[in-house]
Amino acid sequence: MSSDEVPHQGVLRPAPESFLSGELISAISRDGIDHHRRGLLRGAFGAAVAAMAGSAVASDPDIVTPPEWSRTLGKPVATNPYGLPSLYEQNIIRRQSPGLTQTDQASVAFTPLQSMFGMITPSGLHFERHHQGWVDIDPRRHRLMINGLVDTPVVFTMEELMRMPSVSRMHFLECGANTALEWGNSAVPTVQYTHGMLSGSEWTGVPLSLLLERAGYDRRAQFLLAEGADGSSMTRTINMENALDDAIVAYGQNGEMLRPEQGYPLRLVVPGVQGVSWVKWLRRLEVGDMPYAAKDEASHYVDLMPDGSQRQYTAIQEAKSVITAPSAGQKLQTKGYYCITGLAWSGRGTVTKVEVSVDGGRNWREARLEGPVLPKMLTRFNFDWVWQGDAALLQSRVHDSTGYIQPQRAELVAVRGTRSIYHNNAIQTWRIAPSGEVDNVQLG
Ligand SMILES: Nc1nc2c(c(=O)[nH]1)N[C@H]1C(S)=C(S)[C@@H](COP(=O)(O)O)O[C@H]1N2
Ligand SMILES: [Mo]
Repeated sequence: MSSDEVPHQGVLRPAPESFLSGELISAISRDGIDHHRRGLLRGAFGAAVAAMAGSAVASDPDIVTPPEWSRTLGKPVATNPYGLPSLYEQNIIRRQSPGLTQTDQASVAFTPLQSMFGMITPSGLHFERHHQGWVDIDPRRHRLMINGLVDTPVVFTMEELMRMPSVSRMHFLECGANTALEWGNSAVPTVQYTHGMLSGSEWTGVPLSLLLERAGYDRRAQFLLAEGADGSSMTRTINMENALDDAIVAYGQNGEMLRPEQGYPLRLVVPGVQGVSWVKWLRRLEVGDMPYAAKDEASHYVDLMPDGSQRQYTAIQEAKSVITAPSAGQKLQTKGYYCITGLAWSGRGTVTKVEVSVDGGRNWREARLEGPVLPKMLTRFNFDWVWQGDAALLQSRVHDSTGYIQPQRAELVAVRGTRSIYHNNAIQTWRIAPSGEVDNVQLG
C-alpha cells in the first residue's frame, strides 16, 4: 500500500462498565496500520487514552484552553447541500487492490470493513464490482421489459414501477468471489481486501413476484433471465423459487435512490444469492423453462473441483463470518481490554450463534449478537477480550438457522480443493504478535 493510504484516525473503544474496574483501558486504531511505528498517533486520540488511564488531564491543551471550534462561528447550514463525511475520515474509502485487474472498468473496489460499525454499509462505501464500467442512466429513458413465457409481455417506466406497492428490506450483498485469494495463500494484507466485497443495505422496490403476476407468468416456468443495460451483457439465470420468494426489483438503497455504481435506477435484489445475480441497471426479465447457460454462468462463475469437474449454478452464499477488528494491518496499542468485533451472515437464513476463539480454534466462547438479527442480512457480533500481551490466533465461527457451521479452511479445502475462486466461506485467522501487530495467516 502506498503512503497516501495510511489512515491517520483512530478511535477509542470504551470498555463496558463491567470491564472498567481494574483493567487498563486500551485503544485500537479502527483502520490503522500501526500508528506508533508510522508516528501518526497523536492529538486527541493519544490524549484520550492517557486521560482514561488516569493521568495528565490538566496538561491537555484542549482542556486547559477551549479549542478554536468552541470560540468561533461555525459554518452556515447547507454548506454541503449533500452531506459529506468529516475531513478527518478521508482515509476511510473503498479501495482497489493494485494489480488485481487489468482495467479499471472490469474491476472491483472493496469496502473498508475494518472501519464499519453495526450492520449497514454507507452507500458511498458500498463495494463496486463492474464487468464493463458503471453508467449513470437517465431514469426517464430507462425501461424494464418482462417477456418470454408470459400472457402479456409488458414494459414498465420507472414512474410506473415507483407507483406500485413497495417493500423495504435489509439484506447483505456478497460477491461470489469474495475472499477468493484466500484459496491460495494469506498474502492479502487487510480485511478490506480479504472480505470487502460485502455490504449490508436496506433495499426498497417492488417484489419481483408482483411484477411476474402482472405479466401473467406461465406457472410451469422454472427460470428467469435477468439482463442489465450496461455494456457488459450481464445476464443471469434466476430460479423461479428465489424470484417468487423474496427477490425485489429495487430502486432504493438506504433510504434514497440507488447510487449509479449500484445500478441506478433499477437493480435486482436476490437475497442470499451471490452478487453476480443481483443484476444492475436491470432492463429485462425473460421467463423461461430452462437455465440459460449465459457466458457469466457457463465459462465464469463455475467452481473448479479437485477432480477437474465444474460446479455450475452454485447460487447461495453459505454462512460465513469474519472478525473486522482487530484485523490484519492493525496494531494493538497496549495490553488490556479489547472488544473483538465482526460480521456474520448466511444466505440460507439467520445467524443463530457466533463463537470466537483466541487460540486458533482450540477453545471457543460465544459472542454477543447485536440485534436485530435478520434473515440473509449481516449480523454484528462483539466479544470481550483482555489481551495479556501474548501471541494469539483470532477466529470467528458462525452457526445458521439450518444448523450449518462455518468450516475451518482445511475442512473446506478437503472437499473443494484450492482452485474454486468462488464461494470461499472458510474461517479466517488473524495472528496477533506480542508486539501487537496483527496479520493474516492460514493454519494447517
Ligand atoms: N449489469 C451488471 N450487473 C452486475 C454486474 C455488472 O457488471 N453488470 N456485476 C455483478 C457482480 S459480479 C456483483 S458482485 C454485483 C456487485 O454489486 P455492487 O457493484 O453494487 O457492489 O453486481 C452484479 N451485477
Ligand atoms: Mo461478483
